[in-house]
Formats: sequence, C-alpha cells, structure tokens
Amino acid sequence: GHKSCVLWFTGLSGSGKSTLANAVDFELYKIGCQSYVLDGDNVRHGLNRDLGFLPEDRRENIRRVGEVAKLFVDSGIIVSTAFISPFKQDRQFVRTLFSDGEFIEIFVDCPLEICEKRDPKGLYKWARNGEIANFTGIDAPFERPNNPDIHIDSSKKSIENAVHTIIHHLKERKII
Ligand code: GGZ
Repeated sequence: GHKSCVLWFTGLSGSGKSTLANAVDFELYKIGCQSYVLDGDNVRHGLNRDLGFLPEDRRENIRRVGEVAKLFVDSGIIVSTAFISPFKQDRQFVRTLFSDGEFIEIFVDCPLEICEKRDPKGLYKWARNGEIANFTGIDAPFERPNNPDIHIDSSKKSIENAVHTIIHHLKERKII
C-alpha cells in the first residue's frame, strides 16, 4: 500500500514538467503504485476547453485542476499535475485544498533561453513574432516558487536523476 498525494509540477513551457511527471508516473507504476498524470493534453482539451491564457483563465484552470487533483487524492491515487501555474497565489490556493504533506510542489526550473531553444512546439517563436499574446516568459509573468518542496534544475539534471530525487522524497515522507 501507499499514501496518496499530489505532485504539483510548476515551470515554464518547455521546462520538462510533462516529461518528468510522466517519467515519475511510470516509476510509480513499476513499483505497484496507483498513479495518474493531469496535463494540458488531457485537461485543456476537455474539462477546461472554455479557458484561454488570460490571467483570470489561468487562475480558473489551476483552480479546477486543483479540485480534480483533490478527487484523485481522495480516491487514493498519487496524481501528478503538469501545468505552468505561473501565479504564486493560485498555487498557494491549491495547497489549501489539501491536508499537510499531501501537496508537494515541484519547481521544474529551467532558464527561459533554454526553454526557448528547445521550443518543441514552435510556440516561443510564434510568441516572439507577436503571433501569440500573453505567452509565459515572453509577455506574461512566471512567479518563481520561493520555497518549493522539491527544486529540480532541469537544464543540469538528467530525467533519471530528477525522477530519483522525487521518488526518494516520497520514500522519506513515507508516502511510498
Ligand atoms: C503559455 C501557452 C500559451 C500561452 C498556449 N502561454 O509547451 P506547451 O504549450 O505544451 O505548454 C504550454 C501550455 C500551457 O498551459 P497550462 O495549462 O499549463 O498553463 S497555465 O498553467 O498557465 O494555465 C503551451 C501552451 O499551453 N500555450 N498558449 N499564452 N503557454
């Protein structure tokens, strides 16, 4: 058996949140834990398809993701969420939905230049050309967490190493 919790990944587009969340999820699966990943692909195209990227839309996006994550935690699952979640206040609000120790904030820290160089979907290029407005890191803010539970420097660490750090943290907290 294992306890449930939310692994809340936060960071810029292209920082590696989804990749890392999925890698952690696979590791949890291998050791027999029940886990699930919520990200833009399965939430923004369905439940949150009415929301865009204005600050109030992002706030509502994060609020709903927080509430859905809570349902997963109530059902005993370890849920990983991979959303930019750029506003400190919104992340702090989501934390209040959970009991102590159930909300684990993971800052996937990567310099903007590197995210922009990776540009897997070509979105930074569009944003630089003014074809996308309110793009996080370009003309919309990202408020860095001051005191995340886990800080991953994704430009310096391998995915395997980052996964190990997170799994180790879960073992230390006696979640798994
Ligand atoms: C930031 C945007 C934007 C704007 C579309 N700003 O690399 P991606 O493509 O897959 O990740 C980004 C994703 C961000 O959605 P989130 O739900 O994580 O954002 S938030 O937590 O702020 O609500 C990017 C794409 O959507 N995308 N337009 N303007 N990212």
